[in-house]
Amino acid sequence: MGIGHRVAIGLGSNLGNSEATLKDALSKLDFIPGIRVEARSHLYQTAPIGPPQPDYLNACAILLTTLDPEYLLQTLLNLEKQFGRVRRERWGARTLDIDLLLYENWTIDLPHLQIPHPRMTERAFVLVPLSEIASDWVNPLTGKTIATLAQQVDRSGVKPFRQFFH
Ligand code: GSY
Repeated sequence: MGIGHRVAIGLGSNLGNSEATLKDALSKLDFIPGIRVEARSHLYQTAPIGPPQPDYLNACAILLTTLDPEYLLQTLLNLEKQFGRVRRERWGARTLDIDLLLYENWTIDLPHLQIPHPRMTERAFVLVPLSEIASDWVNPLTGKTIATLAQQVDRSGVKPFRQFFH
C-alpha cells in the first residue's frame, strides 16, 4: 500500500470479552487491504454514556488508508457485524462499536456520515485515548488540538484498564 490518508477511529465494547474483542478488531483491521494500523492507544475502562449498562472498554487508533471515507465506513461497519454486533437500542450495550472520528482535516456532513464525529469533542472516552496518539491533530470544526480538547473535558469516568495494551 502506498502512503494513504490519515484517519482516527474510536473503538468501544461492553459485551462479552471486550479486551479480546478490541485487540482482535485492531489486528483484523491491519489485515484489510488498503488499511494499516499506524498507532493504537492503551485501553481504558470508561463509565457508560447512555442508559444504565456495563462499563465500556475504549481505545483509539490511527490508520493509514487508501479507502475513501464512504468505503472506509462500510468496511468498519462490516467489521462490527463480524463481531456479532446487533443494533438494538441506539445507545445500548454492544460487542463492538467503531466510530470514524477524523479523516485528515476533512469535514463531511452527510446523513449517515459526519466527520469530524459530532460528539467526539465532549466524550472523554474518545479524547483521553486519542490524545495519547494524536495530541497535535486539530479538529477542523473547533480549531482546537486533541490535547486541548482532552484537557477541557471531564475525565473522571475514564480509567486506564491495564498498564500496557499490546
Ligand atoms: O459511541 C460509542 C458507544 N458508546 C460508548 C462508549 O464507547 N463508551 C462509553 N463510555 N459510553 C458509551 N456510550 C455509547 S453509545
